[in-house]
Amino acid sequence: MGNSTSSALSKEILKDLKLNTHFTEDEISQWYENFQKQCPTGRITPEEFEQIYARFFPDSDAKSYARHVFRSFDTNDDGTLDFKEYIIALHMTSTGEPARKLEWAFSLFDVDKNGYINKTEVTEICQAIFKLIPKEEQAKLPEDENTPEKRANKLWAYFEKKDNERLAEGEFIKGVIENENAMRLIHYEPAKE
Ligand SMILES: [Ca+2]
Ligand SMILES: [Ca+2]
Repeated sequence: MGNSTSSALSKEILKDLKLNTHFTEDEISQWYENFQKQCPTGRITPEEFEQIYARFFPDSDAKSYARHVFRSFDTNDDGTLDFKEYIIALHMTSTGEPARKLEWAFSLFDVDKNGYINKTEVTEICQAIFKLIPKEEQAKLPEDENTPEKRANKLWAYFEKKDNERLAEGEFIKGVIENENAMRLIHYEPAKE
């Protein structure tokens, strides 16, 4: 039971990750090394994840957004992120493939993971996104986007659904691809310095 075997990435996981992502074996091994250093237990807790987000958003409250992102990455619902979930998440959110990013965005908005998005869920995520926006930026938002509810109403309108209807994944992705504004409203990007 040497430590060297427990810290090495298992062949099966490596094979699986190569199949499921476009990352090379070298890249995956390198990330695994970093992951091990930052996270010796091999699992990221929601609290650790919130701290990572807090570092990226020092001027705002990233807690609820981080919680939603965590939920969308925790595909096996065990309350922690393991290396595989972490890498697949990194792949989805960082590769240039718009379709994969939108699949991920769908899972972010599908708060109860039932395969559909309703307006309540859109409002919940818009509230989390809103808290990411620093106060001074919030003050400069257009009139029809300057509260979480307005943002949610504006976004929901692009999908042409009634308030009590729901969106399947394909409808969500189509609506976002076809409307530049919807694409912008589903996330928050901090202004570049
Ligand atoms: Ca998990
Ligand atoms: Ca749902």
